[in-house]
Parts: sequence; structure tokens; C-alpha cells
Amino acid sequence: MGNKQSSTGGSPAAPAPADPAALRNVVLVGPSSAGKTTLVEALLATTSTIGRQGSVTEGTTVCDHEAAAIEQQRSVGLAVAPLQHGHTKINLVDTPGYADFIGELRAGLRAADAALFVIAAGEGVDPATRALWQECARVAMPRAVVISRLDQPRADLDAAIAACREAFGAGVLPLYLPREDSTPQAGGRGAPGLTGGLTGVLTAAPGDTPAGASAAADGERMRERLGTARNELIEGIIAESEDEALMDSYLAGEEIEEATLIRSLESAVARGGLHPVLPVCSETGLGLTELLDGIVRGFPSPLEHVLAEFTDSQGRNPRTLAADPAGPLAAEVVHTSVDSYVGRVSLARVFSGTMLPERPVHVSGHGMTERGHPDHDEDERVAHLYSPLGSSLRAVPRCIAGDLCAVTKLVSAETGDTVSDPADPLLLAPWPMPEPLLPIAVTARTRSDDDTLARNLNRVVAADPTLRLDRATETHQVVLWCMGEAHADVVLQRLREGGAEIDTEPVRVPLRQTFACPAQGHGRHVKQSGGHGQYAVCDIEVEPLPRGSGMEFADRIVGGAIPKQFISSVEKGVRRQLDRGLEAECPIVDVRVTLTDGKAHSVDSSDAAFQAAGALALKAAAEQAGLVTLEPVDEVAVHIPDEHLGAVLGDLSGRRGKVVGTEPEDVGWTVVRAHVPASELARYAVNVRSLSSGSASFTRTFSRYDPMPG
Ligand SMILES: Nc1nc2c(ncn2[C@@H]2O[C@H](COP(=O)(O)OP(=O)(O)OP(=O)(O)O)[C@@H](O)[C@H]2O)c(=O)[nH]1
Ligand SMILES: [Mg+2]
Repeated sequence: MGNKQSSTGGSPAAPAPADPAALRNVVLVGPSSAGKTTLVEALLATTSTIGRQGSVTEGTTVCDHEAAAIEQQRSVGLAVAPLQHGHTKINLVDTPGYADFIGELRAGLRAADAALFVIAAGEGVDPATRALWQECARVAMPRAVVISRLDQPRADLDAAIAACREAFGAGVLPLYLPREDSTPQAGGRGAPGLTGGLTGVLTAAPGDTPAGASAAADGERMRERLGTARNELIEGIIAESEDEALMDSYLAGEEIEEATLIRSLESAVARGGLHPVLPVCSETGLGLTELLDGIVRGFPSPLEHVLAEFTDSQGRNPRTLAADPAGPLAAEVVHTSVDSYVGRVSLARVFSGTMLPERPVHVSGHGMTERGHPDHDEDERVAHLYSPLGSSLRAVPRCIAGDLCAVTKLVSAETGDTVSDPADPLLLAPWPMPEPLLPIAVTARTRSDDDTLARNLNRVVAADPTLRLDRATETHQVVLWCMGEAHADVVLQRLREGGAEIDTEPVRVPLRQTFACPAQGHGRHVKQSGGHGQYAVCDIEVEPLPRGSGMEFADRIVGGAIPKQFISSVEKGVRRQLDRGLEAECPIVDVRVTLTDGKAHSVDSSDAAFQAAGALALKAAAEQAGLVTLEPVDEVAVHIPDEHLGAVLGDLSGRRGKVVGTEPEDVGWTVVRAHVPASELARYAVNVRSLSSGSASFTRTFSRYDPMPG
């Protein structure tokens, strides 16, 4: 939420509806630069929620308030902007379009009941855009398509609609169309018809003569176009309708009432079968009111959102809840930020019940252990309750089922946690978080930077569930696993907050060594001059074992050459030396060490002396055999569109990768499995993206250690 928690000056008080039917939670999804943040800004200005429309390029928007967003001139995190349109409160949830920030998009999908899928009129539908559409489809998110940036020279509304229909199916149908306008465009910019306003495809009477169409030919063309669009839309609505009476009257050629059509449109959108298209231009204001009307009339309210199952905090007794303000409290933390002034700010979507200030709550977080977030169940207290507007927090008296609110100082609350009544603790399984695959090693320049780094690390990790912190003990590095370079830039910027000098360094991979061949070693630790002496002698044999065997210790002492209690001392000494390693200071693995002989002294032998002798024997054996360095090898699975298969295979062989299989996946996609040394994968997250125009993805899991060449 940035660091300027302030009231919003002249803007109206935060709306706080009492009925979920008067709410719409709408997430904006779409590729980077589609104009989502600008559209939120325009909608806020047009409803007088803010006094003046800010701009992304000037860094003055409500949603892109974080320093990293202003610098990168794109959104880097989810932001909420509520507005009031008529009697409805619309919570706009802006998300970043860039692939690195997919975690923020998923959180936004969780917070909302419907999506505006925003596409710039001049751009086609590229693989990254299709991937975003799939993200929405995966969670069955109802969505409309917004064609934006219509004032730009390359803008072509018809081409954009055609591209969307081709990519997303025949359910993509215009709800509004621009009126033809014979007046010349200001400065000759943009698509024709931009200044004439919009006509509702459903609401305009078929013979309506559009305003501004002075030429009869224009009017005729427009009528035809509207007529075709209207028929297509009505057919689309009827096809998606489950109302047989409606279908019958349509087939009988009866005129269907507008109110019935709009009701049926809303349920077709809610079911996900129909995606109305709305043209907008944030620059000129075209289509903004129509979009707000469309959201109120054509989008589902929280009452229609079928909620996932809640359980008790042990994962038992599944329950179905509804958006009932009088029901049991059940909310989910969809976003967390840690502000240097107000501390932790948890953005919550209330699914059931009503959240009130100054009340105890139960916070449950389960199922994120692998990501470094241990299971937790805590009773805490909500202090104040806020409605966020970008970085500003405005106090509200309550937050009912279906609404979004910000809660400060819930110290244990992490993104994905469930907030409920301490008398009736509930749990909702978190949504799947993406796997970060780009490791960045960070170091602080000075001791005081080190303190700031430690503080900032906690803050940054708490606020970002897509980030994984790995304090790699073997390589003595602090490694942050990020989603990609843009995410890494944001993470570094957050870590440097407060002026800390933080550097990055190449990520080291943890190497191992093993014996090249069998060898023997003699260890003698004898010191008998003055005082208490030390006496230990041992002989060992060391032989290499297959990969992954670890270390085995065997005792072949006969006749009590070393007393029993010192045999384990030798083993301890050998094991410690193996762990410490020798020349390269990396652990020695996959060996069997056999103790064959030795000598002890009745007074001077001790545990410590035999440990030292064991270590010396191992060193001697290693010198005789020579050591082989082993490197970690991962199994990667790369998911690629077929047209990029050749490039990805060529690149894998350049990384010493061995392909172990290629299988077809969905139509046009292949999954390649390969074994690749981890040292070659440090920047694979970046490389694979550029090899495939951003469409490929991959997973990696540790496979084994293999000898390093040369
Ligand atoms: N001319 C014109 N420019 C626009 C319009 N909408 C957005 N832009 C510009 O397009 C660029 C990208 O807009 P954003 O609103 O940041 O796009 P976004 O979809 O939020 O992008 P991400 O945050 O990266 O996902 C900015 O420079 C905007 O000023 C529009 O309607 N007309
Ligand atoms: Mg944005």
C-alpha cells in the first residue's frame, strides 16, 4: 500500500453498502500496457471518486502508487479502487499484466466475482494474452472484454473484436458499438466513430437513427451493423439461457422484452458462456458510463458467486457458505503489504458474515509450508477497518459479505489466510501460488546495510507469497527466488527501501566431491611429549559408491586393535571431515569407509584423538585416490508451443542438457523433459521466455549429482 496512508482529501467518503446485491467486485485482467490502470483512473474520475485523472507516465495514478510501479511505469501489484455508481459500489481490482506478477493476478481473481478482460485495440491476441484468458477460465471467472485505447492511430475495433472471437470463442459479442460519425477526427487520430458516442446493441431499437449520422448512407450502414450485432447477441443470450420458455418465444419469432434480455444476459455472463464486448477510451472518456452501467446490470453480484468449501481449522466438517452478512464470519486475506508507518495491512475479501472494527478474529493459515509459511492458527484482534483506495485507507464502520476491506496490524495474517470468528474458526484452502524460478543472491554492502536488509527481507517476504527466501547454508548465500527479471527488480527496490546498499552476486550451486577410485589411508595422531598425551592410529579403506548413496561406515577391526568405544570416534572424525570436504571445501559424498586396523594406548588414547586420526586417514586416502567434483543436475519440464520447440531444444543442448523425452500436450503444445546441470539454469526463467515470446513455462526439480566435466 505504499507509505502514504492518508485520507483522500476532497474525495467522497468510502461507500459501505448494507446489501451484497449492491456490490460488484470486478478485477481488471489483460496484457501489460492494455490500459487497465488508466481505465481505473478514468472510471474514478468520471464518478468523481477522485478530483483529477492521474496518468501512468507521470506516476500519479491511484493504483500504481508504489515506487517500483512508478519507476517501471507499469503495475507491479494488485490495487483496489472502489467507486459508487448509482446505488452500486463497484470494487475495481487492478492487476499487473506482466507475466512476472501472475501471483497478483491470481489474488485479484480470488477477490472478485467477475473480470474485465482489457485488450488494446491496436494489439492482437498474443500467447501471453491467451495465457491470461486461461488463468480466468481455470477459475471459471465470468468476464467481459473491454477494447481499450481506441484513440490510438493503430486502433481498429472490428479487427480487435474479430481477434478476440477467434481466440476466445463465439461467446465474445459486442454489447455496445460506436456510432458512425461523419465529422473528422480531432487531429485525424484513432478509429472512426470515436466522437459519436456508443449505441447499446441490445437497448437501441432496430430502426434507431444514430445521432450524428448526418449522411443517409452512414445511417443505413450503421443500422445494418447494429441489426446484425443485435441478432447475434440475442442468439448468444438465448443459446446460453436455461429458460426454455424464452427459447420457445424466440423461436416463435416473438419480440423479447429488453428487461428479460438484460436479465438473461447477466445470467449468461455469470455462467461464463457469454463475454460481452465493451469499447472504451480512457483518454476521451468514450464508453466509461456504458461500462459502469454494463457492470451494474450485466455482471454478477457476490450473491451469485458459488463459494469454495470452508472447513474447520483442522480441515474437517466441510461447510457451504453464502454471501450473507448475518452468516458466520469468513474472509480471506488476498493481499498483504507492510507499511513502514502502519505496519502490516491485510486486504481481505469477506465471503460470509460481517467484519467489524475492534473485534477479536481467528486467523488460520494452512497448506503453505513448502513455501516457508508454516501452518498457523492465532486469535487476534481487528483494530480499525478501512476501505482502501490505492494507497489511501479510509475508515469504514463495517465490511459485509461480498465486500473488500483493509485491516491493519493482524500480525500473523499472511496472504491466503482465512479470517473468521474465534468462536467458529474456519479454513479455506489457499489458491495455487506460482513457482518462482529465477534465483537472485543478495548481499549487503556494510554492517548497517546488513541490519536494514534483514528487516526489509522480513517485510518483503511477508508481503509477497510468490517470493521464496532461501538462506542457502552450503553456499553461504541469501537467495531470493523470483518470478522473473521485472519481479526481481521490484524485490530489489523494496529491499533497498530506507537507503540500504544491496548488491546482487552470481548464485552459487552447491557442489560435492567423491572418490575417483578406491584408496587406503593411514591416520596417526600421536603427541606424547609432556602432560597428558594423545595417541590414536587408524587405517581405513575408502571406496566410491553409486550416486545418492551418501556415506556408509563399516568396522572390520579384529582382535580389539582399537577398543570399541573409539571406533565410533573414528567414524565421527571421518564424517566430520567428509562434511567439511577437502580441497574445494565442498562435502564428500557417496563413499564407504571401512576401518580395518589401528592402535590404541591404555592411558593416552581418547575420543578426540581418534576423531583426529580418522580425519587424517580420510585426507590421506583422498590424496591417494584423487577427488571428482559433482554438480547438481535438475530435471526440467518445459511446456512450449510447437513453433518454438526447435529453439528450445537447441538451447537445452547448449546448456549441456540431455533430453529424456518429448510428449505432445494440448493441441499445438509439447512438453520436453531434460536433465540439465543446475549451474546452467540460473537464468533459464528469463531465457526460456525470450526463446518463446513469453509463452513457454517450465518446472524444475532436483534429480541427482553428476560428475562435472573437465
Ligand atoms: N492514448 C491513449 N493512451 C492510453 C490509453 N489508456 C492507456 N494509455 C497509455 O498506455 C500505457 C499503458 O497503460 P496502463 O494503464 O499502464 O496499462 P496497464 O494495462 O495497466 O499495464 P500493466 O500495469 O503493465 O498491466 C500508458 O502509457 C497509458 O498512458 C488510452 O485510452 N489512450
Ligand atoms: Mg497497470
